[in-house]
Amino acid sequence: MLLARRTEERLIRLYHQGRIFGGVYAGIGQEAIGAATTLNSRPEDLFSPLIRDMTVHIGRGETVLNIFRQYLGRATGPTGGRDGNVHYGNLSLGVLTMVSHLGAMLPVIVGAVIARRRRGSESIGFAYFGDGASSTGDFHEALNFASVMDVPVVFVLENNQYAYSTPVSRQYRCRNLADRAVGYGMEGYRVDGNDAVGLYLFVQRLSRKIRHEARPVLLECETMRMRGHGEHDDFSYVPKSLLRKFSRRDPIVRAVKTLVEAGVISEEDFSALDGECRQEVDRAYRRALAEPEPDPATLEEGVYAPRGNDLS
Ligand SMILES: Cc1ncc(C[n+]2csc(CCOP(=O)(O)OP(=O)(O)O)c2C)c(N)n1
Ligand SMILES: [Mg+2]
Repeated sequence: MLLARRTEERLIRLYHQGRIFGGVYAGIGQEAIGAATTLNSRPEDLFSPLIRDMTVHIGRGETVLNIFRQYLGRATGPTGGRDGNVHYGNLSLGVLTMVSHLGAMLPVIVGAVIARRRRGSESIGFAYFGDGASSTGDFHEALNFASVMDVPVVFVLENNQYAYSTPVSRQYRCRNLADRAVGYGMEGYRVDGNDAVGLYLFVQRLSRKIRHEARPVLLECETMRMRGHGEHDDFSYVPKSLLRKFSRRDPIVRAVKTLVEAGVISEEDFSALDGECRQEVDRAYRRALAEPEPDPATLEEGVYAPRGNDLS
């Protein structure tokens, strides 16, 4: 969570310096969700992160160096500088590359989990999406299909109160989005998405259960988007009182408090860890900055099939 926070803070600065290709969509304040879920996963599990899920990439083992390469459009990065920011994945870490179309990855990960399990794996899926994406047709198709086909996917709904400038009061009229689960014949839970330790313990039980029972589940995590939709957005439409309320529930501050009180770590351990994260971020972004952008002569690589390639 700390590494993701420090990485995003640096990305925000780089964005305002004009050094990022494309936008920056921060998940600051939502780090607990990706952390608690990836820490409860196995190597064979599959993930479809969305724009604010830095902790999913890092939790699955993506390097901060690769993340900076991607945002800085370097030839050495995951997409070779051909695409920017959040449009990357790493199948060897079980992380599917996202597309921006809201809800579109939900049926994809359901199919991917079916494919893995048919080959004998005990893989389960973790699909991340927002309150806005929950209003798409793909959401309905994916949950219904996963339920009738008994596909173990945790549908991780990050309810961060806004979809761009649309507040949740204009998004749905049910009490909780988790209530929709019953319509698909699956279990639904609404949990505090800013309590990393509580969420970790909850997902630990949940992931064991669905791996064993092969059933999907809808997990609505209550959280807050603490910045604009992207760094280009000043989010002046978000009431300051809402931001204040959630800044008192910062997931990192809360996790440290819980762990210090429980005697798991000390304040000094936390400071040392933070220092290491800052150093890692510094080293990674400086190194990525020094690396080359793609050579224009390679423009067609990875776009067209090589000539003479028999696709039949
Ligand atoms: C199908 C579709 N409609 C509209 C958009 C434009 N769009 C991109 S992100 C976004 C808001 C997403 O809100 P939410 O799903 O709550 O996720 P959050 O940004 O809050 O994490 C919109 C409307 C899109 N990418 N895809
Ligand atoms: Mg949202």
